[in-house]
Amino acid sequence: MDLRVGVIGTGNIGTSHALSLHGEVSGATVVSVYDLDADRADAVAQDIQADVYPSPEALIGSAEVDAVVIASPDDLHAEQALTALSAGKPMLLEKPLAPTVADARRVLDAEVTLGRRLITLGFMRRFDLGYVQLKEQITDGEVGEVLIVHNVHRNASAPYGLLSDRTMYNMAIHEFDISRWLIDEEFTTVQVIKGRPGPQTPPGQFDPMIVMLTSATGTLVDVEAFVNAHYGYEVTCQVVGSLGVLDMSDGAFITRTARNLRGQSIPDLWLGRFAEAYRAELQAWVNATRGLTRPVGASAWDGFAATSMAEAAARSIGTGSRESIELPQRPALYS
Ligand code: ISE
Repeated sequence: MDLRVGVIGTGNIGTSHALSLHGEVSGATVVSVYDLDADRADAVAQDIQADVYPSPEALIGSAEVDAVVIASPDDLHAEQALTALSAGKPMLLEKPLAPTVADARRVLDAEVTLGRRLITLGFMRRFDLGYVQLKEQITDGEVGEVLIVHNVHRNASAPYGLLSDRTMYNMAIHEFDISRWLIDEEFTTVQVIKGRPGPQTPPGQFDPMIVMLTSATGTLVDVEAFVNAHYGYEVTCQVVGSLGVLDMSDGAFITRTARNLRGQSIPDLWLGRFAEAYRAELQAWVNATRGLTRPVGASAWDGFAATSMAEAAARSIGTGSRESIELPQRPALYS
């Protein structure tokens, strides 16, 4: 029997997940949706023949819903995750786990107390072919030991009008997670260098920024976080090893030569660049939730670690100094 899924939040990523579950992913049926904007929820529900629920609590508590996708605004993630944990419902929870480390800790502790992993964090890059190949090639050892990881993350314009400190929790957090995943280590320090604001940067905001991280063994990671890059969306990663270098370009496979011009198209948004990664992430989540595979993707612990890195980075925006990233012992549930 199909997994009956409820989707909370039908903004751009929630709608994309609902349509993908409906049309591209096997083993799941979207039975219900919720959004604060009832018209927006209605529009999606009609497309996929789902019911609209009056509140997230009603949707989570419904006997018709086996599992939930939480794609609401960032500051609602922790509360809705706690509600789903109390109801014993597995969830694909969009990043970040929570808007603060204190809230992230409450969610982590609740899942540990429950003793069952119900949370999968929506760090879709772990399913992107480029990052998967990077990890495979790091593991096969041809470039030796990883010494440096250079990340570039550019948005055409500041998503959701993000303020600079929230950029760390919403945008740069992808690099925090993927760097942990690529090198399989925790990070101990972070410092954010604020650049000269470009003409599109609102007063009082900082953009671009360079984030510098050091891992427990001294691996260096830098992130160019640029949310008003104007020309389009671009994410690249270069891994510098002791014996060689791995370059992951921005995911464009085709170079077109025509009309005296050679080039590649550039997506406007992450939904274009990572469409296949989102689909693969949803399929893997559905399979694991149906008990066909062991849990895959990022856990609540990964979400907690990434939120801790974001909070230390946000602190560094204020102080200008190098800040330490403090993590508790990783609970046995996540080993
Ligand atoms: C957005 O929420 C994402 O997750 C995208 O991957 C990221 O590039 C963007 O900056 C975020 O706002």
